[in-house]
Amino acid sequence: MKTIMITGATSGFGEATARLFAANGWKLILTGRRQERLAKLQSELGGPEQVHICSFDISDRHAVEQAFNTLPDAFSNIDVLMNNAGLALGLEPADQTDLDDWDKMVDTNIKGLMYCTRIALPKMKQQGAGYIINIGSIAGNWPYPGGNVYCASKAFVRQFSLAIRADLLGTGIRVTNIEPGNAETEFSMVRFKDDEQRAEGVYQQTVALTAQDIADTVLWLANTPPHVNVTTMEIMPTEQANGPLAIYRQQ
Ligand code: NDP
Ligand code: 8X3
Repeated sequence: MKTIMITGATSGFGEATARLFAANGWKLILTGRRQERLAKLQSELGGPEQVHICSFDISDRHAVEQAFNTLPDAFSNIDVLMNNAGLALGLEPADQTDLDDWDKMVDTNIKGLMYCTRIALPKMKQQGAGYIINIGSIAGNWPYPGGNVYCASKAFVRQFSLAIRADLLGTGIRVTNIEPGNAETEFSMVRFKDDEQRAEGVYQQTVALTAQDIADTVLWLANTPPHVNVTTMEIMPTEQANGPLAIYRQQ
């Protein structure tokens, strides 16, 4: 039975992926800060024999190390690591943002993903196989006003994914960066700090991606044969596209 570790499994893409992989007979290691949500998922998806849960803040390097170092034997061989935990905070222009928000995005989207990857790789190398599936974003390719550090953090994820493939050549370990566009999850509630009206506005009068769309993609990737490595997958809703470059007109 194969094992997937999903960071940020308490909602959105991570939760949908956990449910889908459980239904397909995988063992799960689920992480996130909200312990009560993890405990609920564990009991719904098969109990401690099928689902190991660890609650920690991914930006805390020692907590990440502790979580990996205390995996029960039955969960110690990770076949797929889905580096999914992440967030956007705010949409203010760069001269007006809260520096704490910038720190948090860097610490979570960049450092947390780095820590998990670095700690998981030696064991995967020993196994002669493993799969790192990173959740980047179209924001890493298509910057937009107010995206500033969020966009930059996802550009990091893109380049990091490509760069570690170069290091891992010959190890049997695969790396994919999935780059979703607008998807309806708790993402906007987090970005707009519980401003429901603003968050709902993101998904109004348009058909966004769903968390299930991304879960389906992750399962498809995990089932590709070991000699195939999809490096990058950018996935937008049909009702989203990039726009023209902006030109400032003097008043
Ligand atoms: P959600 O807000 O629904 O889920 C985010 C998950 O990340 C939660 O499980 C949350 O768990 C976890 N998380 C956040 N911060 C931390 C932290 N410090 N430590 C541990 N876990 C953390 O959003 P999505 O499912 O949409 O987001 C998942 C990923 O997809 C993110 O990386 C996001 O940037 C990316 N993405 C989202 C898109 C969208 O439009 N929704 C589009 C493109 C990419 P908890 O709060 O319990 O800690
Ligand atoms: C989230 C998608 O376009 O809001 O990564 O930045 S977007």
